[in-house]
Amino acid sequence: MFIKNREKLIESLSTNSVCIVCSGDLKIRSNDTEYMPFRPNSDFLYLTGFDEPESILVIQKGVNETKTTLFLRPKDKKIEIWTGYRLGLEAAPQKCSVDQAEDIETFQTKIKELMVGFHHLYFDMMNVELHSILLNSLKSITNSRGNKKPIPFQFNNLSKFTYKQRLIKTESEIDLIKSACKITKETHIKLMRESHRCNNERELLAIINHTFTDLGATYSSYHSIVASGKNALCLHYIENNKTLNDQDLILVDAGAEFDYYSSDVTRTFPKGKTFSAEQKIIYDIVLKAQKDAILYASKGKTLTDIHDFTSNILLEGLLEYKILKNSKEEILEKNLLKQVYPHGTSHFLGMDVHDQNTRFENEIETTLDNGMIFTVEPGLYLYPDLDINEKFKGIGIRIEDDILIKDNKSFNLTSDIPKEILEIESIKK
Ligand SMILES: [Mn+2]
Repeated sequence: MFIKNREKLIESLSTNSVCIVCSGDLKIRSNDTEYMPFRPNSDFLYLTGFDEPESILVIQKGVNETKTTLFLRPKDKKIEIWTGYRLGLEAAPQKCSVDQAEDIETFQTKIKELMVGFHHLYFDMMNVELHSILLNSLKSITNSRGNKKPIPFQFNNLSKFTYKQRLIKTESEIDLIKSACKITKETHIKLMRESHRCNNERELLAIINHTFTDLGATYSSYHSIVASGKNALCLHYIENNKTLNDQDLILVDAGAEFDYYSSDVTRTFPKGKTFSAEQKIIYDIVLKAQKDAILYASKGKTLTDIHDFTSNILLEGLLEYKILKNSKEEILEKNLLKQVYPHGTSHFLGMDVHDQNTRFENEIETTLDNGMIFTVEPGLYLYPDLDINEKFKGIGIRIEDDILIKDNKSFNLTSDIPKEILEIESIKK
């Protein structure tokens, strides 16, 4: 899969260019202990299929040929006894389909030779460390008297090219995301089934972590959110350690990562057996907006279109049940919906949970196309300090599914995770 990805990227690079992609390093959590497990940079994985830290891929695209070099950690028996297996230089060319492998310790010296004679550089310009190594290397080549060949004078942000390519998923990538979604589905159903016997949010978090690992997930795509009652009003609540009350709703935003591909799903369900009347009303408004938005999403629409569409349905629901006290005109004029719906409806999904940073190019928004995957996740958060109908205060609900555009239409990859009130209540019987 990664070979095809790399070939496609190489096609989009200018002739006479050098492209540099880093895996990233282990990050220290405290003293000599690292954050685990290591998660390589998504572009690096996408182009190499290799997941060891301290590795760098260099692609040289000349006029007639392309040469690839992988810098990585060499085999070292003594170190491997402590920190585990390394692929090593000898096995790397075949395993990662590169022309040559070099010791990562030699990168700062060898990158100079690899850049000389080329005109364009492609790398992640936000990687400050790499940026500085490359600039210093170019400076030292310029200062050395011996060099008569050209050196790269044009810098390109690689992410712009990889994001564009990664935005459209291949069939194999879609299959990996479907596998991630399947693990997420089993997990959410288990949570709905078992929440009544849990007393603290952390017990649900334990079920999430256990089930993800048990079913073969690489990890969680992001820090799971288990927010009961009013904690759901904090959009990225990650403390996950409060006592559960029987009448609470529990908002769970948790998605498994499978083979480095993400899923991202939110369900909100009662701790006990049933939703209260007030909870039902808010839930139904959010659910209607979510289901209609999924149908509305199709080729040619933008994520902003989906957000505007969804916001409208939420607003109609809030007005119908007189949850907000202001008139429609006043809400629209003062943008009051933002008070109870402060986040966007959608983001792209792929190797990263927020997969694509270049939603706009030259101020023009990306339109949905076949092979794109994104979330649809409306919510309502009825903060107690707002001037709203008393009996709804403190309720926070979000419902989120992962959507693929296929044959110009939306296709819900997580439709089999229950979200209808009757379905959820019957699981909890
Ligand atoms: Mn999301």
